[in-house]
Amino acid sequence: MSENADIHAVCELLGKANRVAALTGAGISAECGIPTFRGEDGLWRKFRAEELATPSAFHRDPKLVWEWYDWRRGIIAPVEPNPGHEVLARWEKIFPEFTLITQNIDGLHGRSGSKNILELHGNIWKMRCTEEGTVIENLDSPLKEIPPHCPSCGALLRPHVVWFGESLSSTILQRAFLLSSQCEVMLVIGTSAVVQPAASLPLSAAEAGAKIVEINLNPTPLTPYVDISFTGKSGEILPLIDKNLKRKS
Ligand code: BJW
Repeated sequence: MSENADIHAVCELLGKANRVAALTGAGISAECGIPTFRGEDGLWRKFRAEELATPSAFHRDPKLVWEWYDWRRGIIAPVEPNPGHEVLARWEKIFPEFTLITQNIDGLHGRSGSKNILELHGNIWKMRCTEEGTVIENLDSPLKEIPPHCPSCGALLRPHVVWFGESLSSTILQRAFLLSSQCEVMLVIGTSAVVQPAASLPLSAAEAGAKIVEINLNPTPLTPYVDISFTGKSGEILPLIDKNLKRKS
């Protein structure tokens, strides 16, 4: 199908859907200048993100890991959400049930006005005490202390994010699977769809009968299974869909 026909088709689906879900990944924030994980910009120093985003890396060298997060916070802090984030924030108001599930930790969905966000992998602006488990918000950029310590007990703080080999919050994950299995349309935006369990959410939605729409610069392992696939930037395609969507309230 041509892109115009696909836009028409997705607008038809969204025009009559009451329960819509979106699963986003690093690609939705790429147009803000935030590096993705598995793209060409995804490397820092000579390490792969996967080699820093692990509990053992933190155990080995908390200062190095915190330097990486401080660097990433410094990239994210000054940027503004892009038109893709803004469309998803608007859709929360126009669909009776709209679920935004994100793998991103950058906080940009919240900054663009989305309220009900399931952050599967945590948030880079939060820190957790390695002793007490207390979560605090910290917006400093650059950080005042690397590695930072808990203001209440003095123990090491860690980023409140989910690293490889760690479990996701069961409350958030169960809700994400429930809402995925109940939606009529799921948009899968800017994710390589390789990291589990997030990558299983669209499959769970499809199994329950939802139509799956993918927006990505490149094909992913999910592409052969989706109903409509857009190849391009989410910051351009989402506004195009939004512009053609008849439903406005
Ligand atoms: C654009 C664009 C534009 C660019 N417009 N598109 C089952 C089978 C095999 C392995 C496992 C399994 N279950 C669990 C695992 C292990 C592991 C896993 O999935 N490994 C795979 C890689 C093989 N999963 C876990 O460990 C998870 N924990 C877990 O399941 O616990 C239980 C358990 C443990 C161990 C064994 C079994 C069970 C935890 C996963 C945590 C992921 N954490 C990270 C870091 C978060 C903190 C941080 O940011 O620092 O999350 S890793 C990183 O990957 C980050 C992301 O959220 C996540 C996904 O990346 P994403 O968003 O897809 O980004 P990219 O870069 O991969 O892709 C960007 C895409 O955008 C590309 O496709 C571009 O083309 C596209 N794009 N510009 C549209 N403008």
